[in-house]
Amino acid sequence: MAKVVMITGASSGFGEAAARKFAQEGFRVILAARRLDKLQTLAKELGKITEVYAAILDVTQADSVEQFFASLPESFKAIDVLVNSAGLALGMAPAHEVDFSDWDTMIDTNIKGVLRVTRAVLPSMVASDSGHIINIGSTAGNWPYPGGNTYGATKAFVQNFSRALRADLLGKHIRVTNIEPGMAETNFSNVRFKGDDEKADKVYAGTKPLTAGDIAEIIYWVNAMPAHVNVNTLEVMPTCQAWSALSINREMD
Ligand code: NDP
Ligand code: 8X3
Repeated sequence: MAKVVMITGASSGFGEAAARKFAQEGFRVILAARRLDKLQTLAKELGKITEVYAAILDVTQADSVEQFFASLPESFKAIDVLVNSAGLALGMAPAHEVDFSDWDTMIDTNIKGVLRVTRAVLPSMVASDSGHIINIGSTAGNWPYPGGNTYGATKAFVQNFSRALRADLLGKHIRVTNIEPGMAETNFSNVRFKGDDEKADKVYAGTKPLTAGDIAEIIYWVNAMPAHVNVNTLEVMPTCQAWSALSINREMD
């Protein structure tokens, strides 16, 4: 029977592109996100080439996660690959001005959401002594920038948690990978700037950013490596992006 990949955040961006890639490669696919209409459109497309199960999942809600896994059809229960792509940034205000509810949402989604879904999937991977958890971190988890505050911190959590999982799972044939993309053009900035599409477009103006398809290739590749190869962390930026010097304020006392 073909392997099963479960993808959170499959309604857009990296998750949607990863679903296409895994389906093309013969995986059966579980699509999860909050917007069922988007999932259904994708399920219809991918259903022509593989078996697809699509259902609503809000990773911030314990009940939703519980209900999602309780309703999984028997033939999709043994998940071979979990891609935790559901996530978001909200705003770029400095820490002293931020709307605390934005921090709450990022923590609930990027940290607790990853924890909830991973915790739900892990026991069956451990029971079958096989599996691969692929988390989507970010360069923001490694390299702080103004306004990145809690978003970056959530992604630093994902990095540390991914490594800790490897430590817990040592001796089992379960791989864990954290992929850390830099600037990629998806719906990410439209969400971050709360529907201000002009502001979102400016993020990518004059650049050649990563695409969702680029990241989908990487997600698939880390899993396609032989089972004894665990890519722990993979950081990737567009060629047009790199570090700059540390900022220095020359007007301070
Ligand atoms: P998109 O906005 O295009 O996709 C985000 C996905 O997350 C959507 O499918 C959305 O689905 C889902 N999602 C958000 N909140 C929830 C929730 N509560 N429950 C379930 N699903 C949810 O952005 P990207 O594809 O770019 O982002 C994917 C991941 O990649 C995120 O974790 C992001 O932080 C990370 N990332 C993005 C980068 C970029 O520059 N684009 C760079 C580095 C990392 P729905 O709204 O239907 O629920
Ligand atoms: C998304 C990349 O630089 O916008 O994680 O934080 S960045």
